[in-house]
This record gives sequence, C-alpha cells and structure tokens, in this order.
Amino acid sequence: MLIRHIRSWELPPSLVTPEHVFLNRRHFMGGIAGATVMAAAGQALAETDPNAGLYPAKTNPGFADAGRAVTAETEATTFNNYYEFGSSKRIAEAAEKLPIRPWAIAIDGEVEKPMTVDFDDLIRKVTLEERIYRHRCVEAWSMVVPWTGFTVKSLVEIAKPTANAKYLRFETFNKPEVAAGQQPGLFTSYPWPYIEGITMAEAMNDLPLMVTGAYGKPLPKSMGAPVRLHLPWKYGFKSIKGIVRISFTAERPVSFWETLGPSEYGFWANVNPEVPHPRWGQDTEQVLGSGERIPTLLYNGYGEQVAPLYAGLEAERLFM
Ligand SMILES: Nc1nc2c(c(=O)[nH]1)N[C@H]1C(S)=C(S)[C@@H](COP(=O)(O)O)O[C@H]1N2
Ligand SMILES: [Mo]
Repeated sequence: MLIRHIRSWELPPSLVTPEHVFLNRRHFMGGIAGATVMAAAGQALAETDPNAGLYPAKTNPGFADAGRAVTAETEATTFNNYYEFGSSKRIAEAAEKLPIRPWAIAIDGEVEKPMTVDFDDLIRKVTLEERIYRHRCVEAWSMVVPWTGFTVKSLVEIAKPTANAKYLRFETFNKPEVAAGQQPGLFTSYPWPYIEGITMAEAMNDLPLMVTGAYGKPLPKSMGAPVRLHLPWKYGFKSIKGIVRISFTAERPVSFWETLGPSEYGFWANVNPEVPHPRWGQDTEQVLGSGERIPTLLYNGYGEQVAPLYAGLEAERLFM
C-alpha cells in the first residue's frame, strides 16, 4: 500500500497512543509551551503583516455561535495537519519557514480571462467577515475556530468562469526548499502539490470560505497562511491550505488524498457518522483540547445549508 508507511492514525489502534490520551496531554501542556510559541508568532505577524489592520473583521451574525465552545487558540494553531511540513501534528515551527510575501495566486482554466493576482490586492477586492465554524477531521477529532475570510462565491464573481466551468480545482504551493515533506526521499510517493476540488454548485453555496485569518488576526502559517479554504460540512482534508492556484475545470479534479488512497478518500468527503472509514468508525469525534468525545453529526451539522446540493447524487460516494 502506497500510504501505509506514513500516517500514524492508520496504524491499528492498539499500536498508537489512544487519541484521547494524546489530546488530554496536549490540553494539559498547551498552556505552557504552546502559549510561548504563539505569543512569539503573534508578535512577528503583527509587525510584518501588511493586512493586520483589516482584523478583526465584523462577525457575520448568522455564524456567531457554532453551538460548541471555541477551541483555545494555542490548541488550534499548534495541532495541525500540514503534510508539506511533515506528518506530525507539531509542524507550527517548521511552517514558519514558508515565505508568504509576495504571494501570487493564479486564477485560470475555464474563465473569461486568466489572471494572476497578488494576495494583498485580492484581499482588498473582497469583503472580510468573521465566521465561527466547526471543523471535523477524517481522523475523528474536531475543533471550533473563528475564521476570517471571504466567500468562495465572491471569488467566483471576480474570476468570471465560462459556461464550461463545472469544478474548482485548488492547488497548494510546491516548495521543497522550505517544506521538508516535499523533499525527495521523505514522502517521495506523494503526489505534490496538494490538490483539492469542489463543484461549481458547492462553490456558489454560502458556506465555503476563503480563509485569511483566525482568532481575529491574519492566519498563522501553521493554519495555511496566507489563504486556505474552509468547508465546514466536509472532512478537514478538503480544506486545502497555502493556495497558489485556483483553476476552473470541466473535468472533476482528483485530489491529493484521492490519488494516494482512492478506496479511503473520495471527491465528496461529506461528514456522515453512519459511513465508517474503511479502518475506523466516524460516529463520534474527540474534541480538541478537552477530554470530551461527542457524537458526529450528518454534514457536521450543516445539513440545512448543504443537503440540497446532493439531491439526485445518491449513487455517488458522497460520504468518503
Ligand atoms: N496543503 C495542505 N492542506 C491541508 C492539509 C495538508 O496536509 N496540506 N491537511 C488537511 C487536513 S487533513 C486537515 S484536518 C486540515 C487541518 O487544518 P488545521 O491544521 O488548520 O487544523 O487541513 C487540511 N488542509
Ligand atoms: Mo484532517
């Protein structure tokens, strides 16, 4: 198996530290080590980020309360999945090596006029808002984060896709010189760069957010600065970080994880407690930063907003 040697959560449960023990330990220690790292990172950001003045953005009243406690900032910003920087959750320091200025984003494919925009120009063309969203990782842990960003819908309006555009394909940077995970030898079999995709209908829904900030500040590098996607009703791997290209396509994009393990990670990846991952259940989730385990909700609780998107698609593998 291609992916067998990498991901610790794929090991038989008996071989790894039970997740709740690990998460509790993080909860216990996060206050000390995490706070120091974050204070330093936060200060560096405030000094150098040209968009610091845009934060905090106004909270969208429709998303002011996620119905669960917001995850402590030190937890959410130091417990990450970012394989470009390694397979551990502790990549926050390594991710600081990524240069994020200047940051060009290509918008191409099935659009009236392909373009390259500088992130600092793009962010001034859109309306930033804060939304508190639940996030559910396919590994069965979850968090609640106050994101700042702009809707994917507003990005589509700027991009002006043609009638041939059926999908959006997102691409992450490929910088082996700073991202150890992308260097030959480490995860050689991995199909870099990281790719994700959604349909045009999904893109035009109100929920998808192009995220530029979290916790009322510019996004930390560990969370995908300067810009990442967030799709709160899908498993976390769909929420691609460090975006450098957005292509409008006629063909369905094949994502990074789908290329690696098509029987385990599909295109749709909508959260559903009743459809287990081939190697673990999805009915409950560990709340990051607490000892709590809670039931997982269909579409991560966002069914009212997104279930209509999937009417007529019941033959698809919508939940993996
Ligand atoms: N480019 C890139 N994007 C990525 C990932 C990644 O490894 N590389 N991991 C994904 C997974 S599995 C999750 S759960 C979320 C984690 O986001 P967070 O680190 O901000 O919590 O990012 C997603 N986006
Ligand atoms: Mo994830």
